[in-house]
Amino acid sequence: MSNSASIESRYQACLAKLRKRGQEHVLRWWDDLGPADREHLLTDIESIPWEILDRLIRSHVLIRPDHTVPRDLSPPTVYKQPPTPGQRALYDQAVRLGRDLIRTGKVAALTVAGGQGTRLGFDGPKGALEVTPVGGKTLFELFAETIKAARRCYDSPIPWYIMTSPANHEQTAEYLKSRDFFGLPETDVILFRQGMLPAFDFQGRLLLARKHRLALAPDGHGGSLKALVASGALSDLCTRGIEIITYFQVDNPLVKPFDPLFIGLHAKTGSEMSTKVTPKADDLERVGNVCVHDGKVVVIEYFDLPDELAHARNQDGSRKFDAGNPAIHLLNVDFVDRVVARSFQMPFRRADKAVAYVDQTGSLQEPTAPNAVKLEAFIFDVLPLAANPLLLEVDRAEEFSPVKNATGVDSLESSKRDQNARACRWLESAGVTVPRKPDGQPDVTIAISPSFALDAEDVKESRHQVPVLKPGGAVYIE
Ligand code: UD2
Repeated sequence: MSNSASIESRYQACLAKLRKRGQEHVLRWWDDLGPADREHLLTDIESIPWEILDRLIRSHVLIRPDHTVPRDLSPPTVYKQPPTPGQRALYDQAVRLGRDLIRTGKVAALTVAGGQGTRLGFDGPKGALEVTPVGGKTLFELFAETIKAARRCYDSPIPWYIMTSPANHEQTAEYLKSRDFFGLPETDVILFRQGMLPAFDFQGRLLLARKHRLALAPDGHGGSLKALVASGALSDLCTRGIEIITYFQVDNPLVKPFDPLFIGLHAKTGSEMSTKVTPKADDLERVGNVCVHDGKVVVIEYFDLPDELAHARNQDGSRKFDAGNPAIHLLNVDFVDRVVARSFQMPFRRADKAVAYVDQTGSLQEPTAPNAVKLEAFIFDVLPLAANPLLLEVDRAEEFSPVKNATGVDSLESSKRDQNARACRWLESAGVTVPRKPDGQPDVTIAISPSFALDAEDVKESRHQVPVLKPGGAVYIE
């Protein structure tokens, strides 16, 4: 078949599918398009998973989904730290097991970095954002250094999987290449793309981002499971003998992906998917709430948690629903395989967003209020399918300070402050004198490279290498 004949037959096939659904308006500018643009448009249209979307348009776009949050939620059982005297032996064994699993090459890291990062307003993949309070290290650089340090410490070839989206894949790949994968072997840094789904107007009609492009958006971090399989990354994990994936978001510079206690408890208790939880900063903090419903662990987003539950108190006055989700999970490779092989359809959530689109006259409209529906799946929606899900409470000051917003809460500024505070605590616990202001705040700006220390214990071993910290100074310790 000649190229033009094949384009014509693809066009006809697309037109037939679109007509059946009253969506042929996206071919309105076809006659004006050159060959390359036609190719783009057909590729976009051919990527639409109608087998899922025909149903979702009816259930999630034309109407608001019936997403009633159950009222009969209860707080989950959480492993706390430090352990109770009765748990001490279990925790000690878990730490040893966790270390063994990392040492014997059973653990791989997965960073989900396919999001659009719209709230931050950073032009580029979020992983390329400089986040450290001093030293100008980027998120990807910190994670790479963490993985390098763990590879050295455990003498294990820990691979790093990074989920991108078609929208930021090339930029991410170029960025990592330009930085020479931060010294990791290129073959151990595996990028894979998540899927995209079209955005719809409130009448369920596809939107054009340009005359030759559909408005598409990443299908949510829940898309990572399908993408792991579709991209071949899951086969690669199996070939490498990996059993456990340590999963974290690109936005959290404090994350400790190689936590022997967490990994060991996960394995020892036969959990298929585990989650760290942090006590919430306040009743209405914008994090998911880990709860139990009908005997299953579920995550209820902050905007879905009924007010009376968000404010509910235990008899001792403490917060009843206090298990915030910092989005740090462990997933067994077998579990991912089983979920995807059984064609489990992740539930989709509707998000109303302002999406730029080309109108009937061909002009680009850039609304500031929501005009469109995006559909996303969330990774934590597979928790109810996991056997023995384990929850480990961690100290947020040690492990969670995401960069999500340009200013205020969960911003670059707040995260830098928290990174600095943690570095100062680690140094002081190792006996280093940290200059402090009269109000107790650090009078010094410090970042500790993961290559220097992965935790406070490591600092103790290397404290003699720490320079004298002068009031008002700024030091990157590596
Ligand atoms: C997420 C959790 C929230 C809480 C918080 C902790 C959801 C819906 N909510 O809130 O419960 O745990 O994080 O920080 O997850 N991503 C992709 N592909 C996508 C969408 C997102 O890879 O299609 C990545 C994104 O790059 C980021 C992470 O997922 O690393 C979180 O995305 P987000 O910032 O949209 O999630 P957020 O802040 O609403």
